[in-house]
Amino acid sequence: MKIIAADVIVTSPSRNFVTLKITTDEGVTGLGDATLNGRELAVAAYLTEHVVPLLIERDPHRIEDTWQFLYRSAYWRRGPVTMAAIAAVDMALWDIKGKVAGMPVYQLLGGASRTALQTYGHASGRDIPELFDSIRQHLEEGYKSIRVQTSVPGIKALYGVAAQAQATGERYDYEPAGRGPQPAEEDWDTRAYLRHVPTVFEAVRNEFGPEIPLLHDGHHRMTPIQAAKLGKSLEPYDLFWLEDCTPAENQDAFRLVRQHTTTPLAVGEVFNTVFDFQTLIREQLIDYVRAASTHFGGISPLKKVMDYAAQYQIKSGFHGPTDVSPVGLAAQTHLGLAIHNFGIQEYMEHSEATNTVFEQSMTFADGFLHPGDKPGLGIELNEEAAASFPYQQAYLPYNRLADGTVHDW
Ligand code: EZ4
Ligand code: CO
Repeated sequence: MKIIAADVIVTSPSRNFVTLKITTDEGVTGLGDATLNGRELAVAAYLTEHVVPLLIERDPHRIEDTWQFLYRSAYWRRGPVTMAAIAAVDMALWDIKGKVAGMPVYQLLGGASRTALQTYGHASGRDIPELFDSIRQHLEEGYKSIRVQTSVPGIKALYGVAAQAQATGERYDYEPAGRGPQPAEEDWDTRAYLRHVPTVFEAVRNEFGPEIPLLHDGHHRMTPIQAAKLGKSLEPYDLFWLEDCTPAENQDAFRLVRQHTTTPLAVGEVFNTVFDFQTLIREQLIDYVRAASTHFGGISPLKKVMDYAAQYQIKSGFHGPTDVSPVGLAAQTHLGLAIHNFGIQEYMEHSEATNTVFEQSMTFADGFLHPGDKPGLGIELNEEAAASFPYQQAYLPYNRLADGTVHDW
């Protein structure tokens, strides 16, 4: 079997997605997700200009060899653009292998280690009553674990609070990149945030009791000592995890956080390769691997990092916002079903428009996700629907402090 074509499809049903479709001489096709939120066209160009020509005539069954070839032959390693492009190829080849074998991809990865994947949903609110309503709604829909984000008095606009969406009757901010020629500017005040967050978790525990696993995303906005302080102040509320409490370009930062708190830590949604996790895993500085198959080079390297993490009792918590397309989500759902050290899967339902473009065998019921049993990844791209949602320029927001300094958002 040979690859005879590879097409890059850019579509924008509620938000932008970049999809690679590989076609073989036997008519089998495979899909891969190459979406890099806010920088989509860079990956589309990397694929079209530099990767697609290299794929033609190759044997689609040689997944590992193709991955190593694309990673090593480029010479210039790593980075989100390169790794999202390689991820799309890797996923598409797993999709093809599954279709040829007549098996869902999780069977090729070792078979199911569980019946389905426990997920967590995103509850948010501008104030406590709005947050409680959002938590109740998620519980009614079957979610068993809940991420909690709220507005903070003194901060006007805050990432993760679906205020704008809720005001217009939408469930989530589907991007959260805003469409338009400039990123939205938001504000930030760490001291106000650190004072407020424990009071929110206290209120949630008082209202909903001790059992529900609760999660929180710090979105890289704290210094290590501020992160340590937050982890410590949240200990009474028994979090499932505190995510991205501080940036991890410097992995040593987590040593400091870890020394001070028993709140479980999750990190890695912006990581590209196993090297970003090397110290964090070996020194047991984290509890959950947040990488997404799409931004980590695909299913193959994500399986390897999870096998490495297993030695240290570290589990998966793969990144699953709506900017990971249904193809990327399916890829990591197959992997999550197969690996022993699965932890939890983030799940933020895609919009109706997105689901029209990406037809899926994946199911979500009673808080659990399953990739379905169709051969391959179980996603079909409706190309006609895709064409009806043309690309729209979009940027993620960013923060400035009161004195005008740019800050992590
Ligand atoms: O801001 O995926 O945990 N989830 C997150 C996400 C990220 C977006 C960036 O594209 O932090 O919502
Ligand atoms: Co996050």
